[in-house]
Amino acid sequence: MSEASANNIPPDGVRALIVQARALIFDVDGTLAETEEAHRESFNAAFAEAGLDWRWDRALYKELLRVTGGKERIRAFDVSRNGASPRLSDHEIAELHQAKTKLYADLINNGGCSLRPGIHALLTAARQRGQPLAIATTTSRGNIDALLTVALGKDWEQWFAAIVAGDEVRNKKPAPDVYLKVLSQLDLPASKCLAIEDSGNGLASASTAGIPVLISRSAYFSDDDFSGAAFTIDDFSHISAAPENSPDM
Ligand code: XBP
Ligand code: MG
Repeated sequence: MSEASANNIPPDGVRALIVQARALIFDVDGTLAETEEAHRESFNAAFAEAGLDWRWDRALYKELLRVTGGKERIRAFDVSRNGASPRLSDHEIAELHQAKTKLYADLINNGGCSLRPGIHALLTAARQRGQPLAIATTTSRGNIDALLTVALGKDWEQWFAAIVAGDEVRNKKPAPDVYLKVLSQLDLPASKCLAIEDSGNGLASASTAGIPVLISRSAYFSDDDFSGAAFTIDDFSHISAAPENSPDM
C-alpha cells in the first residue's frame, strides 16, 4: 500500500491515477459523504417507532457495519441477540428498513449531509475533463437520490454514466457484483478504471472485479486493512487541486 497523508503534499501518483483512469467509480456511504451517523440515527429512530428496545451505539454500529446492507444488518443483529428464534420475519425486516429509509431521506432533506472535503471539486474536474463518473454502492437508489439531490442538485443523475445500487444486484459488497454491473454499463476494462472506496468490504468488492482502488479513509473504517489498495489518503482536499496541465485539478 502507498500512504499519502492529506496533511502533506499528495504524491503525483495519486493525481496521475485519478486523471489517467478511463472512469472514476465512487462508493457512496463514507466515500462521497460521511453518511453512516445519519444511517445509524435512522435505524435507531425506526426501532423506536416500531416499539423495539434496540439501540445501536457507535461502538456496536462499527461492528455491525461489517455486514453490508441495512436489511442484512438488522437480520444479523437480530440473530446475534436471539439466535435460532429471531424476533423479526423477513417481511417485518423489510418494513422496518423501509421506515428507516424514509427517516434517512427526511434527515438528509432537512439537515443535508455535506460531501467530504474535495469531493465536489473532484467530480467537477472529472466532468470538465470528460472523464466518466459512476456509482457502485450498497445503499439504495432512493438514498443516493436524497444525498445527491441536496449536494449536486436535482439533475445529479446526469453527472454519472452508470449508477448501480445494492438492491439492483444479487450479492452486495464485498461481492464484486455491483462493480461488475457498473463495468458492463460503462463498457470499459476493469484495470483501466479507478474505484474510490472507504472500507475493507468496498476494497474487496472492487478488487475482486479487477479494478484498482484508491481509499479515502472514513470515520468508521479508518483502521480497516487497506494493504490491497493502490493508495490510501485521508481525504481529497489537497488531491483535487489543479495539476500543471489541467486548469481544474
Ligand atoms: C454502505 C452500507 C449501507 C448503509 C445503509 O456500504 O453498508 O448498508 O450502511 O444503507 P458501502 P441501507 O459504503 O460499502 O456501499 O440501509 O440502504 O442498506
Ligand atoms: Mg462505503
